[in-house]
Amino acid sequence: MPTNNLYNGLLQARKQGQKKFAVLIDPDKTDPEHLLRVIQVSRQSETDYFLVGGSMLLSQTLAECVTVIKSLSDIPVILFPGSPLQICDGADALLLLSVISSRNAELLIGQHVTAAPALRASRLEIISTGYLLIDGGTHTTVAYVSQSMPIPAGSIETAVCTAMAGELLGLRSLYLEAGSGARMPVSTALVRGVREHTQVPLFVGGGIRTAEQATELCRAGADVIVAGTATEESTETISTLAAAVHAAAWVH
Ligand code: 1GP
Repeated sequence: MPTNNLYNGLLQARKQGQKKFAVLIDPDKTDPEHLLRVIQVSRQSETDYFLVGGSMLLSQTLAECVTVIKSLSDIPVILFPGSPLQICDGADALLLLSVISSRNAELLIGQHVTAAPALRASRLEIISTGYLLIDGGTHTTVAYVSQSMPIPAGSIETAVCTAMAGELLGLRSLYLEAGSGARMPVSTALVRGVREHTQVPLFVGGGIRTAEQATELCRAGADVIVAGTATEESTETISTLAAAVHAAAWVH
C-alpha cells in the first residue's frame, strides 16, 4: 500500500511556513554527465524534491533517469507526467495533474481514466493536483500539447476561482504553471490571491531563474518552487535557488 509520507511532509511544511525547492528534470534535456552534476549539486544544496517528466518526451529514458537518481541520492522523486506513458514505479510519488485551467476533457479526466489501473497497481504515492496554466508571455510547449489557452496573467480572479474550484473538487494540491522557459513567472499578485483563498499545498513553476523571483514567490505564498530551464543552463542555479527558497520561511 503506498504511503502518504510525501504529502504529509508538504502539509507539515506549509503549516510551519517552510518552503521547499524542487528541481525539474526533463529526461530529454539531460545527458548522463549533466544528470550526475545535477544530483551532486542538488544534494549539496539540500534540494527537497526532484520532479521528473515533460510535456512531450522523445527518448525512452524516464525509468533509467529515475533509477540513476534513486541510486545516487535520498531526495524524493516525484513524477510530473505529461502523459499516461510517464508512469514509473521507481519513483516515490506522482502528481496526478488535472489541467483545470483548460476545458480539454482529455486533460481534465480522460487521460486519468486511461492511467487509473496502472496507477492503482503501482506503489507510487498519488497526489491529485489542480494544474493551472497561466500566461507567461511566451507560447509554451505545455499550452500547445494541452491544446488549451492559459489564463491571462492579469486575470487574478479567474485563477483564484479556478483554484478554489479545484480545491472544492477535492484536489489535494495546486500548481501554478507559467510553462517551461516562460518569459515571466506567475506574478506574486496571482500567487497571493490563490494562497489567500485556498488551503492545499501550492506549487509554482515556469520561468523562475533568480533568487529574487524565488524569494518573492515564496513570500507571496508558494509552498514549493519548481525550476527546470535555469538549472539546465547552469547547475549553480540550483544552489542559489535552493538557498533563497529555504531562507524564505514564512511566519503567518
Ligand atoms: C515547471 O515547467 C516548469 O513548472 C519549469 O519551468 O523550465 O521555466 O523552469 P522552467
